[in-house]
Amino acid sequence: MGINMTLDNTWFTEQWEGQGSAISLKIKSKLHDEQSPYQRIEIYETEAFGRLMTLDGLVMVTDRDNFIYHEMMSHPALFTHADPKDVLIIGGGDCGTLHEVLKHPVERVTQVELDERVTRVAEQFFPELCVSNKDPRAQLRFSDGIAWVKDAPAESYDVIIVDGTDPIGPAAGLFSEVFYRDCWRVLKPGGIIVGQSESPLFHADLIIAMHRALRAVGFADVRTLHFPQCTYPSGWWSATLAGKNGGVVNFREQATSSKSFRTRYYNAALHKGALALPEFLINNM
Ligand code: SPD
Repeated sequence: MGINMTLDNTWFTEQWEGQGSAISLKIKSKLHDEQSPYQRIEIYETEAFGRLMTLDGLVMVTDRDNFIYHEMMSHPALFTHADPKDVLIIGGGDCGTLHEVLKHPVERVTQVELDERVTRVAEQFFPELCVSNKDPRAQLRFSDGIAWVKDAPAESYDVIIVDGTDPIGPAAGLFSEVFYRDCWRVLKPGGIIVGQSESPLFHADLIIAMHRALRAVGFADVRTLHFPQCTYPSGWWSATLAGKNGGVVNFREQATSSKSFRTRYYNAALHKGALALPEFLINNM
């Protein structure tokens, strides 16, 4: 503890541009490396975090902590909606969010991931995230999520989950007002959207802009939930939730305790606590 050292090439490092910081994970071996039509996909076996998937050098999933992110991307939205039946996931190629959503009594989950290779690599190296891929309620589509929503019929989904990468390259459009306007149109009355919204500490401006854009296209209530995610920038992450018509602070609390499945992170108390914002965000919303 506390020793000054230089990391050698047995460490994976993701540097956080403009933040003077980085995360490093000690690597046992590299298991996979490919350039898909969209991005470089790498898989490592780490010493303490199990397997690690990176896309273009950025951490997406580790065995050890992905449950926090995937549970917080799915259960708050699904317990906030009165009766979710039709769910759309944009991105989510590693299938961790899909697995959590399918724990609910939904009728259909359509997942639209741009890069099929992410899913195929996840099936090989993260099989526990992909155990529900053959669930008859799941429809896996490999195409552009932004175009999918643009072309979808009005009022076709109860919940939209935007489980994309950081707002760089093709994923930048997932944070735009144009995209949110289409999401508003394709949500049924009472519909809910949730999107990963980066780090409250490093990316507060993005979260604030997301609130404004969601409100501008008509979402009645917009809230950000925050939670620890130690392998993402700053170790602190967020998801932003918006309701087409109603508020998104109240949720089916009773259903969370009588649920027929187990969670490792999510519970009703954490859901409420995650909605409490730090002063520096409240004062700028
Ligand atoms: N900085 C990493 C942000 C990645 C968010 N999405 C991860 C996908 C996990 N299903």
